[in-house]
Amino acid sequence: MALRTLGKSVKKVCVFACVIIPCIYTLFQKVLFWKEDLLLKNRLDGETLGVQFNMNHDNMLEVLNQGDMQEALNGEKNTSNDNAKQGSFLTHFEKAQSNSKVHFADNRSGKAEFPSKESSALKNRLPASATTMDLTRRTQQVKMQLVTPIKTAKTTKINPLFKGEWVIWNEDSSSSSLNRRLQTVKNNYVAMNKYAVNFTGTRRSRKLSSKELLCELKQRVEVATIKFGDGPFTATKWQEYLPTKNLFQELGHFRTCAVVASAGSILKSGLGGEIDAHDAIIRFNGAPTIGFESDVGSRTTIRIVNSQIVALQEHKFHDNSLYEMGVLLVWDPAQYSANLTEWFRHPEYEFFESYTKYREKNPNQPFYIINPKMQWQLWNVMQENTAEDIQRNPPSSGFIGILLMMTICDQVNVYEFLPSQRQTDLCHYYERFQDQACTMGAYHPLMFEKNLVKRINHGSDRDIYFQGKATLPGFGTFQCPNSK
Ligand code: NCC
Repeated sequence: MALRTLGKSVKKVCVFACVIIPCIYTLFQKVLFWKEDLLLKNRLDGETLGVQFNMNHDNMLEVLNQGDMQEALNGEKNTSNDNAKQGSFLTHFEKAQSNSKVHFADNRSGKAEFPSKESSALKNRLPASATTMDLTRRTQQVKMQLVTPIKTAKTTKINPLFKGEWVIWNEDSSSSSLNRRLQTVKNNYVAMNKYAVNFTGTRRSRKLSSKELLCELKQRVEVATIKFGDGPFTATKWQEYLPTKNLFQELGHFRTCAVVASAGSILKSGLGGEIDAHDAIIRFNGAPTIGFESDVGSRTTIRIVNSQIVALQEHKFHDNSLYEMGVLLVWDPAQYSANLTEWFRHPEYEFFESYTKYREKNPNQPFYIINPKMQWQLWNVMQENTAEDIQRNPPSSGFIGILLMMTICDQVNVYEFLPSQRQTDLCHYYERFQDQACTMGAYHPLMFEKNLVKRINHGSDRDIYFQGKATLPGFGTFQCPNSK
């Protein structure tokens, strides 16, 4: 009898152990990873979309691979310890650096791999033979990349009445607040030194005031354009092609100007009317207005394009009427110490021929080539005023445009360069591609550009938070010590 009871009990325990426990475990797994599965699915879908995105990021992929893609995915190595090498500057920034994190209203980092023609997505996709464990592990990695909240120690409370925290761009943001993938890319670009940057400047031993920083920019960065007779531009054909008026005669001077960054977070901003009310408006690359007027406005006074736009067929530079509005400027990166002749022989993108063809077709549209020394002047100021090594790559079109507008306007309102409460990983307002890199920087030292803009902002935190608006003074509106 006792034996039979014992047998029944053992049977019950066995049933419980073999059936009930696995069922509970499976249910638990399902609930736990349901959300992450969705994220993974979205990510892969997003990557497929990303394949369509025209990127020079074959390049970036290479950069990511250089530092070992696996490392970035596995997150095994903390790549952010390069701050430790920064010498005395760090002591002033130490606290800010260690605390500095960027926190946004919505910090999910969307679909996150660099697309390329062969698609990084494929590389990161699990093989068909992947086991549930693989999937779980990958899901956890994705979760780490996508949903790890970045908290900030240094926040700016904008409205004390608001119950939550309204947080805006931290001007001391460092690469330690980037996800591992972007840290790896950034560190690899530093190591790669594609443009042979031979930085001989010294890092500031203290954090400059807003006014001091403004004076650095005003006195050391010259937005110059190529003129007939400069360096190799002496052949008579260049007399025809290069605009006869200098840029500043052509543009004149403006009271208020708007810089419209192409970030996805400008969607649903309703800023179109406010942007259009400025005397001059600058846009970048292929950023359209048609269909987006209520958010980005409809007027374009100036458009800065990078040399890919002019050189690569896929951008349809000669056929898209978008480029026919306003004054055009193109920039192309030179090697850090190259002179104009060396650059002319080896531009990053062979855009000169396309430039001359465009000029023949549109002789009445002013179209300037930016002297590439400007980008490295700007880069030097940025590096000197940043506690860590920044990407040894030129600044973004957006930052170049900001400098141009500060040169010709009394007041410059910059929209959605510093992310607003609408911050999203949507790269552009006119495309569906998502990648945090577009806002935080991968190839361009975008994070450090944003730090600088935040530091010279004269507008309110409220404007940044609600409108993504920074207000910068034109260079003509203030005097600097030692100015001639
Ligand atoms: O993306 P892009 O810039 O055309 O954007 C113009 C400027 O807006 C700011 N921006 C953009 C997106 C975002 N989420 N946040 C932002 O702050 C930046 O200041 C940016 O410069 C460029 O700088 O030229 C860039 O160009 C693109 C691309 O070449 C063109 O759009 C043409 O397709 C670069 N992307 C790639 O090469 C894939 C981008 O890295 C920089």
